Amino acid sequence: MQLLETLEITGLEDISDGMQIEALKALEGGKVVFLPKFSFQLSAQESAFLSPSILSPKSKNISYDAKKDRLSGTSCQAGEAEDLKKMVARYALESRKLIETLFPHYAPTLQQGRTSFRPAEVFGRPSSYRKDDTRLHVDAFPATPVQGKRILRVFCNVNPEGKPRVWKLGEPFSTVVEKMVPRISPPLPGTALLLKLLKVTKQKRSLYDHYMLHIHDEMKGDLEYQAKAEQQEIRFPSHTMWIVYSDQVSHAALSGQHLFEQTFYLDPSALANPESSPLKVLERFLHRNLISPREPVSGR
Ligand SMILES: O=C(O)CCC(=O)C(=O)O
Ligand SMILES: [Fe+2]
Repeated sequence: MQLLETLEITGLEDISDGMQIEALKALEGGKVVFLPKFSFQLSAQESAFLSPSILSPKSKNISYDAKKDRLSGTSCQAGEAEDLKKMVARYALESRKLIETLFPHYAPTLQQGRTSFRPAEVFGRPSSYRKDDTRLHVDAFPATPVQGKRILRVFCNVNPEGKPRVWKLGEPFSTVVEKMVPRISPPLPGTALLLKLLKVTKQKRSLYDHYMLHIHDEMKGDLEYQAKAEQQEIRFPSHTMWIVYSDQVSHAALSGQHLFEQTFYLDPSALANPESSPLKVLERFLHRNLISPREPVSGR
C-alpha cells in the first residue's frame, strides 16, 4: 500500500478543490498526508529555542494548552518563557489554519488539543515500554479518554541541521485489530468509574478507550510483533510537514530532533467516511457498541 499522499503545496493558496477531496480520502483511508514544500518558519531569535536545554529537567516536550494559553515543560523564565510560548502558540494557530484550509469539511467541529515542541533527540532515550514511541503503536492516552473521538496530528520537522525525523509506518488498523483485540479482555465491571474517582482518568474511560489503550500496550509489549509486522521506514526531511490520524496509523519515531506537533480531536460523525474510524472498525469486529449513549463527550 502507498503510505504517503504527497502534496507539493508551498502555501495555503496552492490548495485546490480537487486536492482537498483527494487529501481527505487519503487521510481517512489511513495514509499520511505529506507536505514536502510546506513548513513552519522560525525567526532567527526563535531558532535559539532549538535546544534541549530549554526543557525542565523531567520533561521530554514543551506542552502548550491553547485554551488556557498555558505553557509547561520549560526551564525558561520571564521574557524568554513568553517568547517561547508565542512561538508554540503560533504553531497552534498556523497548523489549525492548515487543517481548516486543506480539510474544510472538518473546520466547523475541529477541537484544539495540546501543542508540543520536542527539542530533544528521540534516538537512544530511555523509557518504559509503554512510553517508548520507537515501537510501533497507535495513539491512545491513558489519562485522557477520547470516547471515540479521532486523534488528528500535524507534525513539522524544524531541524536546523537538515536531520530527518525517521519514522516507521506499520500495518493497516484493521490488521492491527485482528491481531491484538482477541488478546484483550473486557474491563471488570466498575473499573471505569473507579479510575475516574481515583483521578487516574480525566473522564470516564469508555469501552472504546479501554480497547484502544490495550491495543497500544499490546503492540508495544510484543517484541515479535515489532520485529515481524509489515513496516516501512519513512524519513521526513527537515522543513517538511505531515498530517496523520495517529489513532489509526501504526507509527513509531526512531530518531530526529526538533519537532512541532499539534493535536486535534474530531467527532467520528464529522468524518467524510465515519465507517473508516477506529471506533467503527472496532465495533464491527466486536459486534457491540463501545460508547455508551449517555457518556459525556470530553475535550482535552
Ligand atoms: O515524536 C515523534 O516523531 C512522534 C512520536 C509519536 O508517536 C507521537 O507523537 O504520537
Ligand atoms: Fe504516537
